Amino acid sequence: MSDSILVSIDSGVQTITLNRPDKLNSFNPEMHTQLRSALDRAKSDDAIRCVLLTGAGRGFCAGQDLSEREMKESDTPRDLGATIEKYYNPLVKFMQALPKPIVCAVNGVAAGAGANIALACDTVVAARSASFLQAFAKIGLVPDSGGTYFLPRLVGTGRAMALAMLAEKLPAAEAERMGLVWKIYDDDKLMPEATAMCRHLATQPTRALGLMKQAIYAAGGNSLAQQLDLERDLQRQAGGSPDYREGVTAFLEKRKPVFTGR
Ligand code: LHQ
Repeated sequence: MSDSILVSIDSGVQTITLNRPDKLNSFNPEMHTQLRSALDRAKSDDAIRCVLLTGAGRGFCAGQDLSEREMKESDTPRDLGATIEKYYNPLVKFMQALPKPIVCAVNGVAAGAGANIALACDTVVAARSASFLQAFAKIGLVPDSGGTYFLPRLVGTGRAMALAMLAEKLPAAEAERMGLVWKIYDDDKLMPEATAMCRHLATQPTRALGLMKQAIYAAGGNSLAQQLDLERDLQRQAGGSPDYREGVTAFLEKRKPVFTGR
């Protein structure tokens, strides 16, 4: 098996690099399987307190590998829903449910499912030369991997529709202005800055960060009353954690807290 992804773990940060640069890191089944197993490890390994996702070479990810999808007119159409059911939907659900922060460092073009997997991460930073492309309309498809969910929530219905229908490349600076991206950096600063951010996150109260994900992602489907109840329940959990005790103790002792993530 080739290394379709590269994984390293340092200072509490698991860095996952999509590694099919000749194909702009587009997804084939092997890359899906390897990515999922890295994320499984991120979930189960207490030493990992933040995930950093990026791409090798000049692109972040160009979505599904289309060279595996060539069709003759006589071919029976393949069931794209089956691929989505098997790989993309479980991936996006798993990322959102992972009780640890996932930062995406978009190093180059993020197209099709690649753009939406970036948006499925908790925080997105990007290189100044990066871009986002809802490429689906160009090949007669609809945005998947959560695109039709994330885009309207992040940028509003009108912009989401234009991004999907026009399928124009959105430069990173525009994506930042619209709120798809937290920050952009000069290309050579992207990985040092993203790594520093992740190392910082890996020192934070991981359990509380996981609960924050749960609350913020639930907000879109909840009424205010439901959300207030959820906040109460999650605060009850956070309030029982060793990191809460440490945070308050450190505050009262006028020192920096040392969080263990528990
Ligand atoms: C690629 C790809 C690619 C293979 C670049 N595949 N080789 C889910 C379920 C099931 C099926 C269908 O889809 C989905 C979800 C999806 O993701 S659908 C959307 C799939 N993605 C796209 O439509 C994007 C296709 N790529 C592009 O439009 C361009 O490559 C972009 C705009 C991303 C980059 O353009 P350039 O910077 O001009 O690069 P390039 O086009 O020259 O690509 C570089 C190489 O990467 C090239 O290979 P070559 O051997 O000629 O150097 C491309 O063929 C290859 N590549 N994307 N998705």
